[in-house]
Amino acid sequence: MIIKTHKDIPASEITDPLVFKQRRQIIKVMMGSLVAGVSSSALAETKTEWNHAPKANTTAAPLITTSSEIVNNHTNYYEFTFNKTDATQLAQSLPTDPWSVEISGEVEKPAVYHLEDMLSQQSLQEYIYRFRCVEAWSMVVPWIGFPLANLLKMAKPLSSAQFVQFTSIYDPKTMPNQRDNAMLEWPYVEGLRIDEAMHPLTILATGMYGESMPKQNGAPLRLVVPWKYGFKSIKAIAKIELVKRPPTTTWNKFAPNDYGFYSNVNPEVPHPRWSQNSERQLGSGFFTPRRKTELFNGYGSQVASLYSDMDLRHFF
Ligand SMILES: Nc1nc2c(c(=O)[nH]1)N[C@H]1C(S)=C(S)[C@@H](COP(=O)(O)O)O[C@H]1N2
Ligand SMILES: [Mo]
Repeated sequence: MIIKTHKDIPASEITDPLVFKQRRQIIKVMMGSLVAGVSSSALAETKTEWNHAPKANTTAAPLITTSSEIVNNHTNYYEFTFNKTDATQLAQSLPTDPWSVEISGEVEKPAVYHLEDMLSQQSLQEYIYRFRCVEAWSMVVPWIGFPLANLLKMAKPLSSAQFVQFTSIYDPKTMPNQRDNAMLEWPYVEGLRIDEAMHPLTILATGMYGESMPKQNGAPLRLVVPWKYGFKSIKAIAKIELVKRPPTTTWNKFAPNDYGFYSNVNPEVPHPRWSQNSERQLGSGFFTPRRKTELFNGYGSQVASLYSDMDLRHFF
């Protein structure tokens, strides 16, 4: 089922409506961050959803973002390549406009949304998050997006919806490893428990550094779950399904002893082949000491309660 919004879109917008709409919204985003940086008393004057924004940016010392030059050219995008530099070029051939996202499964209102229609119902905001790859490098990224919970609520999850399964685009014509490499199963699949998916820190991102999402970083829509290892933050999402059972995810299926379903950042639980105790910060100098990795990537005050009754070594 295609849901269309009934409104006249000027021809000027049709050429690249997604970027156009985002530009307008990003102005709002910038205002939001500015206000938060100055004081909280001005909040009432903005129409952003800043009040509901996660506290991550304001509790700890301000995060110094990694340069966009680095983040946009050091990527993991295995559908295109297994090295970290070539997706910058290879991913440019992925068609991302128009784009639709299916929401289905254990919901009252399944739908296939045109991305623009989905975004027109969200107020975008900037989220400056630490991002920690399971390979023990890290960065700090100013994402632009909205809480995944907002979208899930629109679909009205049934009580049987216990997990959320995300599926990336399958496009073997433009994604070479979907044709040639059978090591991983395609399309890329990830998953969250429903409470993780509904958590206000969990966002769907459509941009970064004040701009639309570069293709190599997962345009036009990707997940960002800042307290989990980077591979959970799936790129180029085509389908979101609410399901009863834990989804079989790409990395967990490939190497279940190396990559657990939860994959919460945890310095105490090493990868079988390396420690997770510390991390190399992208863009830091050669002599800069490694950063000590924090439990839940530093977001423990907000997410630890999700796992209070769990043995994190067992459910890694
Ligand atoms: N579809 C898809 N999503 C993906 C990946 C991928 O290869 N394919 N790589 C993951 C990994 S391992 C990491 S660390 C992050 C990297 O995001 P970045 O390239 O924007 O830094 O994306 C994750 N999402
Ligand atoms: Mo990663």
